[in-house]
Amino acid sequence: MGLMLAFAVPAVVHPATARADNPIVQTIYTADPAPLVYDGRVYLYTGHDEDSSTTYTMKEWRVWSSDDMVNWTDHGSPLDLSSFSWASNNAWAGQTVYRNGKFYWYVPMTDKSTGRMAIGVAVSDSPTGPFHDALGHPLVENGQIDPTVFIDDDGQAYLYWGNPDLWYVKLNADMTSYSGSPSKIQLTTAGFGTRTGDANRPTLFEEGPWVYKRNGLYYIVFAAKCCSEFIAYSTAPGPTGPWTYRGTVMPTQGGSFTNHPGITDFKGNSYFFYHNGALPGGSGYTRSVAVEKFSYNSDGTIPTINMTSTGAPQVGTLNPYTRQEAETIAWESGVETEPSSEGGMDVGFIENGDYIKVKGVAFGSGASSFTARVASTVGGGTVELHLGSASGTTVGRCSVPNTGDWQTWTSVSCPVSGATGTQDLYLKFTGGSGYLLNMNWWQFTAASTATAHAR
Ligand code: FUB
Repeated sequence: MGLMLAFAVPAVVHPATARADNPIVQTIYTADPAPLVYDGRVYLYTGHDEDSSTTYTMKEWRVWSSDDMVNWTDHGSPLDLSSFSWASNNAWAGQTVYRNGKFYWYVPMTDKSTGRMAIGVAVSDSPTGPFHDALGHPLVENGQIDPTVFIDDDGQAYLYWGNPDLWYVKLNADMTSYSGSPSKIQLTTAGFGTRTGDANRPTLFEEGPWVYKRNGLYYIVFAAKCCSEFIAYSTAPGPTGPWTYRGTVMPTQGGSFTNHPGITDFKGNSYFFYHNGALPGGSGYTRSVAVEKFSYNSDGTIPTINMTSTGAPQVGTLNPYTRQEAETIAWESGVETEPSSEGGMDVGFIENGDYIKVKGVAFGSGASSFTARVASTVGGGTVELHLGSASGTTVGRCSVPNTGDWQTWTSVSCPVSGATGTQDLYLKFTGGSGYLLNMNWWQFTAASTATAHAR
């Protein structure tokens, strides 16, 4: 579902200078964001709402990453329902944590032997997978959902999950087994706020817990009330309470009746991830993940955060003189991604007028040429390089030949002139009708200093 420009009408009018970069993924519908910072990058684990879903049609989980919070690389789906022999459907909200060289992804899905929701755990040596079922059976199964894992400073890990209750259990150091029995956290109105109108659920806690610790204070951020949900939070002096309700993080808004929190610090800033229905065709079942930067108040409380279509500011710039994946995207129109025969993902299903925006590209004193790794069965498509907008200054044009197959790759190069400073780069695809080309990666070559001076 590449975003079709014809439908890209924002619900809110923004200043002409503001460019929409939220939701951060436009190629597919995504939900239930869970960030993990590892080795200088933020990895984002999400669910995937299938196109035209009218209930929770979710079969796989997806991974994205960024080192600047605006250009996001698509790592595809290294985990899906078929990874768990015991699961049938409902690939719902999970979280990945890192421990001792391994990545553990906790996910809820339906246990086909009981028909109830259960929590599984998958493991990988890499944040982008491949992940495999660590156990061959559920880690816990009590019909409840939305696992979050927190590792305290003393090394004790806790798994929390639940809807309608809030459960926790102490995980062992292997992260795939636990000690003792799952316990319920008492849902009191002092701890989780007061819900009116539902005698069975007197507190605001609904689902989607996200637990972490900051400056010695424990936080649980969660989807509150139903439906529509808002995001609320509570704090405690310890990992299991006693909790004190602290109020709203994100009010109800955004066109999806669910929301889901994920919080992380990255490069000195704090970020709040959530989902909404902001893309064309968006709804409570066709959701999209988005991000906002925020600052804690001096007393550690979280300010009210509202959804925006501009998203978080870029942290740093993107280097065009190293290989960049075509599927590293700030915003796009019309394209989709797919697994590439050369590994990773490529961008495909490209038609005349589609484009990819890459934000904050640091050309410095100038580029002299552009190389793209492309494939096509038709030939004749052109990759146009524009600055500032899809119709901005053209600094290069590369023609794409027929390579014989959509996954038979060749590198094409073309001269570049006028690309200097830090710019938003638009890779715009033009040509005839139908699919034109696929792109796996691209890279600019810097003009030599001598050449730059000679000009
Ligand atoms: O995405 C499916 C479910 O919707 C999640 O598990 C809940 O948190 C809600 O977002």
